[in-house]
Amino acid sequence: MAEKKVLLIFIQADSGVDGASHLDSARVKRTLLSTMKDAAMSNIIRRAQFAIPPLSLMILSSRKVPGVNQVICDLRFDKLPLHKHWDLAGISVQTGAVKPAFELARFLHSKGIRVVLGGPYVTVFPDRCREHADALVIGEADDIWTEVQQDLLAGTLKKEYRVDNYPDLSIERQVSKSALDIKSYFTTNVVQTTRGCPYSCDFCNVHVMNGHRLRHRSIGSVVKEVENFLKEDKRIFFFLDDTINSDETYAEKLFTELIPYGISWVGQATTALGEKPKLLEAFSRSGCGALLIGIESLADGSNHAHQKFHNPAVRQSACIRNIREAGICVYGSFIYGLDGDSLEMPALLEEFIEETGVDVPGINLLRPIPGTAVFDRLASEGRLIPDPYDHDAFRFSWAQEMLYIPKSVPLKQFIPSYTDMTKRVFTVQNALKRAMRAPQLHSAVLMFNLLYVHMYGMARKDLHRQLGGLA
Ligand code: B12
Ligand code: SF4
Repeated sequence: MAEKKVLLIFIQADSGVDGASHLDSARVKRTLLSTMKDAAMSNIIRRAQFAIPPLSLMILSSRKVPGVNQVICDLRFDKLPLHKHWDLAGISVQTGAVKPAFELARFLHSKGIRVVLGGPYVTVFPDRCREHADALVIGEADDIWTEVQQDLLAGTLKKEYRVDNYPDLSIERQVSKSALDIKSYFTTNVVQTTRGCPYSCDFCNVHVMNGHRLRHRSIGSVVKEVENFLKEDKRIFFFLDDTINSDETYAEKLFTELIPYGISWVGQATTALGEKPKLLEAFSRSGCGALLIGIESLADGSNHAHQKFHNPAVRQSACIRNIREAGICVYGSFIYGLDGDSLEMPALLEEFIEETGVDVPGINLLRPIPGTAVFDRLASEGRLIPDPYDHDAFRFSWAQEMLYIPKSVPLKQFIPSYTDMTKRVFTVQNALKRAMRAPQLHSAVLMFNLLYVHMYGMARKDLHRQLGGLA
């Protein structure tokens, strides 16, 4: 039987960390120079920000079936290799990049290549995907992908593959990098130790896609993976867990076991980490350089309005200071515009960032993602600006547009209060100050802050255009 060739595709988002560009850029009048500058910056952002490979496609390509050859094409860095023959294309569909994903599916289908769609959007909205694909995979595809490949070989590809039970992560599954172009990335050491999230923040759909129960890989298997990955790539590790300190006992044991490997790593955690000295010590000694911490709002009322209860306001500041004092840089992720926020929030945010020394602040606008509880609630309250049915309108962008009406601040006041704040927070002078006082990784902190001077500047222009349209 002839070998079957499978192309696994990750889509580039229009904007955001995939390289900020103006929204609706075709309609905006710009000089040649500013267009060239923005294109160059966009390229730098794409490469310098989290230029990591998609773990989803690394996992799929590691499910080896004799007779099937799989290659990953990451459209953030690669061109579609259409000069070669492909029997099947698998596209990972993220919710904010549905339009380009469906367009690509149509195009590949027109070239005679069969298309299977999977990923977060397919899992949450399979009914909207069916007409765009030859086959759908609904849910976490770690195991079922083997069946898809076997069916491809046998010529019996089904229209739909549904994963009814979440895969048991304690079963050993090796992740290989053989389908990747390692040089394209900032690092290829991406590891996930747990899946699922016990919390229910209403703006997030991780608990919708991956469930509320935290599923663990065995510590031995994670340690072995780190050891194997180091053979091919000695660069920094990125632990992709949404909350790497969710299970404190597990995390402490894992990172204590990783100390002898001398790696450096980054990840995502909650503020609660700041109150756990032993866990902080294990993180620090195992090489943790920076953590993204979802602080969201500084007011309990706002966080609680969005079902986020695990981040009490009175403890936030001490927690952030403790994490930084342990030598770990903090990327503080905030959301302005939550229900409960007032026009006083920008001043509080600025004061908090100054007082705690957050190394890289990320001040986001609430993005109602279709499939989240907040999306449904805002739709039922008539507060979504685009038509809720039009999911393309909820594309990924970088604080560049308001997609809903804030609860207690009129939009015409809200937008300037946000843009005035980002103008004060993201300056070259503040970037230099944050880099100098960072506990470590000074040049990375400088780079992120400088990129944000550009990205938030771009976002301000887009938001002001939206504001102009409201007048
Ligand atoms: C690491 C990460 C990134 C990385 C890498 C991108 C990536 N997706 O790999 C970076 C930093 C670049 C990034 C960027 C962004 N991200 Co991000 N990211 C994550 C994070 C933390 C982990 C992703 C991951 O590797 N998960 C583990 C893998 C194994 O799970 P998975 O991707 O879901 O894949 C499984 C299934 O979905 C399925 N599957 C997936 N693809 C395919 C394809 C086929 C063919 C098949 C059959 C099956 C299949 O099988 C896989 C194995 O079980 C997730 C949160 C999360 N827990 O998933 C957010 C998340 C994916 N990101 C999100 C967002 C919003 C963004 C940005 C828009 C941020 C911004 N403002 O710019 C950009 C968009 C970039 C893009 N082009 O999509 C949202 C997406 C919401 C949604 N429903 O789509 C998430 C869910 C976070 C959240 N809390 O809501 N992100
Ligand atoms: S935002 Fe983080 S803590 Fe909240 S539900 Fe999502 S993954 Fe869990």
